[in-house]
Amino acid sequence: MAHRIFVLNGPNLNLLGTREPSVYGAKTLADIEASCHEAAKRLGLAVAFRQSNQEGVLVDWIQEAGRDAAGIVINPGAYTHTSVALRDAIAAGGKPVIEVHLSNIYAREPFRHHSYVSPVAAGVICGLGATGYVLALEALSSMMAA
Ligand code: CA2
Repeated sequence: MAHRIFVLNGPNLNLLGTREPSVYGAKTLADIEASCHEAAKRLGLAVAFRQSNQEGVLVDWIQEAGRDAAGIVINPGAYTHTSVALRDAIAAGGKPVIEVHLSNIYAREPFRHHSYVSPVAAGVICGLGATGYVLALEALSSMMAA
């Protein structure tokens, strides 16, 4: 059976493609979802792609992934820089997590340089736009094959 991967997106990522294309690119979240499904098909994975603006909903999904998924790709949005709750949920989940950011958070404002998620992630990809999601799925796929 195909490994099930949750691809989770945090606050305001539903606005992609409508504003700030110079920072986040022109692709919409629906475009990124389509790229993830295309990559998943090639890699033999089953992707559940979700977005929420609510921190608690993201926590619930991370817990659900701990029970029902083989791994997580997450772009926690601004909660990256604020959320102990997301970090604790990931640490408790025990499944590999790849943290993705569209922009290079280290080339931006100092408050974006710290991530609560990175220390509990298996890996971090940032600054590569939508390609980062596909690379994260490829990384999880090779981790699962190892
Ligand atoms: O680079 C990323 O992927 C971020 O996770 C995006 C977050 C930001 O808070 C992180 O520091 C880095 C923000 C997502 C907001 O996306 C928007 C898209 C279009 C218009 C406005 C916001």
